[in-house]
Amino acid sequence: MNLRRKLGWILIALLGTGSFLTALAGKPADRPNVVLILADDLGFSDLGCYGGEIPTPHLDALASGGLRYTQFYNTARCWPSRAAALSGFYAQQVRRDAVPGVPSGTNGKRPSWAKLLPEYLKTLGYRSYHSGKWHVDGKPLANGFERSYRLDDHDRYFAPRFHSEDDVALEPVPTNSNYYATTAIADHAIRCLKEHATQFQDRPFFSFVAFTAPHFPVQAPASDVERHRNRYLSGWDQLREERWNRIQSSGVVSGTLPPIEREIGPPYDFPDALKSLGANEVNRPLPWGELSSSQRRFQADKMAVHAAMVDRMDQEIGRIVRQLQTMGHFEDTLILFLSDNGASAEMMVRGDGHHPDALCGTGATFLSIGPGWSSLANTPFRRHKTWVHEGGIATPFIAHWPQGITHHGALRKTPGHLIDLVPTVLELAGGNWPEKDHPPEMPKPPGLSLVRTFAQDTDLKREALWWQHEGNRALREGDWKIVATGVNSAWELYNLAQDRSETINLASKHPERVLAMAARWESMTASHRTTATTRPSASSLFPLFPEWKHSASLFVLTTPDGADLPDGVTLESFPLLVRLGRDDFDFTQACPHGEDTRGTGSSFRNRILGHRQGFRCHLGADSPDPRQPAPRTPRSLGKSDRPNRF
Ligand SMILES: [Ca+2]
Repeated sequence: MNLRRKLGWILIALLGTGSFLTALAGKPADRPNVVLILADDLGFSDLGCYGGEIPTPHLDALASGGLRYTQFYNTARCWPSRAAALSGFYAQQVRRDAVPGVPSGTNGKRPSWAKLLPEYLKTLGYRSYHSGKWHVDGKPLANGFERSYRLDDHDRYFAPRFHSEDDVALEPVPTNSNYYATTAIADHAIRCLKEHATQFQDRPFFSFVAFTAPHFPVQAPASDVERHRNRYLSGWDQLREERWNRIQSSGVVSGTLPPIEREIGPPYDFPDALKSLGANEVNRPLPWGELSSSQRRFQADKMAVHAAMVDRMDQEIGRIVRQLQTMGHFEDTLILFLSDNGASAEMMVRGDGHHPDALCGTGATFLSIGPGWSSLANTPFRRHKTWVHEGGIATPFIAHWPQGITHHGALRKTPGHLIDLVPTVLELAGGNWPEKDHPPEMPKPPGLSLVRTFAQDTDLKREALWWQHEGNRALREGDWKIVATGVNSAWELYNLAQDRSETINLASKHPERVLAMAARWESMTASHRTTATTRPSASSLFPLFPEWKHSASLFVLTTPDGADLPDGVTLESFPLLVRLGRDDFDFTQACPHGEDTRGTGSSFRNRILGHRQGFRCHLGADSPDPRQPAPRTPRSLGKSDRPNRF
């Protein structure tokens, strides 16, 4: 509000609607459909094809018919991972993880240049569908998706209160209905595919299926839980050894299984929550033999629910696969599967609270697997979600595409990261990203296309991978990784080629390497911060105006005297900054002050484009939100008195 008070006037210029990428109609045979499946808080080795004891036959089949990447990474947390996956940038670059000096993190808003993948795909002829968790700023349909089922209630698997379809809120789900989040998400994804098959057969599609499973609370249908109920009575110590044996024999990871870090508990302390969970709960991965029989039963029941959640997700993925087969698009669809962060050691109580007498896994319980089972889920790695040791950031990554991937069942040891997904998909979709006339504030995308790795393990000549989350830091250069917990701790150094599970700290042996890598981490951090805090300057946009060729919605702001924006002002500061191209937006709400601005977005845009002049309207301290009804008292509006700027 302060910024608006200072500025007073806003001049809006709307640019042409030509495509940002070369528009391609139809679906050439070599452009695959893409189904991106994201699990939530799934551990590195939870899937059977990564060594887990949880039966996941459908994902295992995708792995045996495609590729398993063994060194793929996320960002250690839900929302930064989604920003990285869909924007192609590190979350800090697009203000979706904490950056000092700018609103950022889970409530941060992306800069206007940080579009999401569906917006690019739309110009390439794709239709995009979103099903499940969102956790990105903005709304799905405003970011290029044609359909969306958005589940915002992450605390209730059976009766969510907050969810929406196509950006319109749905009624809360009543208790004791047959709703289960994982199934509902798959149902929606399948509905979208069916609609696509009947109405848009000549178009390629992108389906983003974001399951909320197996994020806490562990809740699953009783019939699913029952299949796993006694599987975990042998405890996390023994089951971890068993996973490690399978991981080694499959070649997914080699090296050493580190001992469980018994002193490492949840990353956040909720002592009251722990008390409410009862005497059978523990917040440290204690030796299994030290637990009472009652505690073992309680703990085993929790992990049985976790296994049921993964099992159910796998079965729902099987239904999506069958839909693709029914449509005749299994062969020409690239299916990607991964997790947004490592398994979580968090323990807290939210939602409807925890009722100690209720059956474990029902909607009346709010339980987490805790650090013991999280250590199992992340086998063979150390630490958990939020940390950037391998346990927090390593994810299974399956790529399946019968027409494009012929090395069935192979492993890929090429390191990869969520930031690689956008360049990978855009390369396959026929896009050229970024184009030479991308907005000047947009930095060079940090990710690399993985397409070459579909044929063979390839050195992508990547300089470094970078992590930062809640003070935890890491950098990987080749096989070397520095990592630290919190802002004040010293760097650890590991050679991941020999010691993937980070057991031997080589920092004191190679201090010069640590210094050099730390300097690069600092440099990249500073660069990301600069990117996140750089405000688009009005003057930097002016050269684009005469040609009217830029596709992005673009808004030029001036101060009352027509000068450029002062430092520290961002385009996103203004509620009038709606995106051009959204014909459903009513510009009479954005500029309600004169006849020239009446009409829908489309007609307003056409009028603007017709005489190539901009408008300005006064924004006072109580300026309206453009999505709210227009104010009763118009302020002022007129054609620009600086026509040279258009
Ligand atoms: Ca997550």
